[in-house]
Amino acid sequence: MSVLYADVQWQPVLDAVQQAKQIHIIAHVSPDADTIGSQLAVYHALKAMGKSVVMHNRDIAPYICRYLPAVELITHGEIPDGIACSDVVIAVDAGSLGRLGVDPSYFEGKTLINIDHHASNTQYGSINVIDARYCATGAMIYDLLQYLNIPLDASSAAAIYAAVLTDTASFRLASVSADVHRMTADLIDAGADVELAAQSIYRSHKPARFELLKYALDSLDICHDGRTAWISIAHHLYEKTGLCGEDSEGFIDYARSIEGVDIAVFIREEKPQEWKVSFRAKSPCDVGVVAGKLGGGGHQYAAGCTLFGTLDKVQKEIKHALVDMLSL
Ligand SMILES: [Mn+2]
Repeated sequence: MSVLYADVQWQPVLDAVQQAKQIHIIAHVSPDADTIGSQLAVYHALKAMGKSVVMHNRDIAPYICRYLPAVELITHGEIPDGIACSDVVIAVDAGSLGRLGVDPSYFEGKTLINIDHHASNTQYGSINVIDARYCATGAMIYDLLQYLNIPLDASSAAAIYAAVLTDTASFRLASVSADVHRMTADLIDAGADVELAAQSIYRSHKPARFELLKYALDSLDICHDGRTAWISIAHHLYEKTGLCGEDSEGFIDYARSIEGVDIAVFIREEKPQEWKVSFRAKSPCDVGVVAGKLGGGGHQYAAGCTLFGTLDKVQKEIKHALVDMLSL
């Protein structure tokens, strides 16, 4: 095993962890497999160090993560007193404080460690380890484990594998280097079950997801001389199918997979008049910049924001923000 990046400053994290009485590890709202996988891998590592550790998020973990060891120990909702008494909080994969879905006063008097790979990260922690070279926050935890001298066990390997597999769109993004594959080989050697991961993440969808997908594909609109592809789902369609946002995870890939499309946009109405917008880009477009203009954030190839109003108004706002990027 070797680290992906040897120049990352992990020592402040180690110092804070060693002094901690109880550590609360927290994932971002609407959690994905990178944030949950990172949370679990940190949990297993700190447990191995003999630390007192708890995991609590605002939202429930997605169903694709249900197979990961210790996922059942993650609680969600209002933060109970037994967790609020933690003196150190570790946030994983959250680009801003708001992404944690917790009142900022919660962090007063606590050491907040912010570990993330989003270039747009706002450095909200008392300790910040932010590095956009990593393909996933889970890959950062792979390096952290080595810094802490904690051997990879099957549980942490499975968690990191889920994080990397999903955040690289199944090893299809430009962020996937030969070193990422070498790391993945280590994860498999340590016991990450590739077949179980594929079964849980890609082959466990509810039939209703495909009802929703029909509506999504029906909305497909190709604009800007074929350079942008748009998919939208209104709130009432989630209600009609009995599904929620996580059930439409991956729909944007249909828009991205179209020949000639540089930017894919997926707009879903989470609550009436509240739209979660996701972007995917091909080089040289940078949707992190576009999302930033709209009050969101992300990476060059994947980013998002939240907009309010009618679908028509939201689409116009996005088109306005996209103009400069499409002149590239
Ligand atoms: Mn991530």
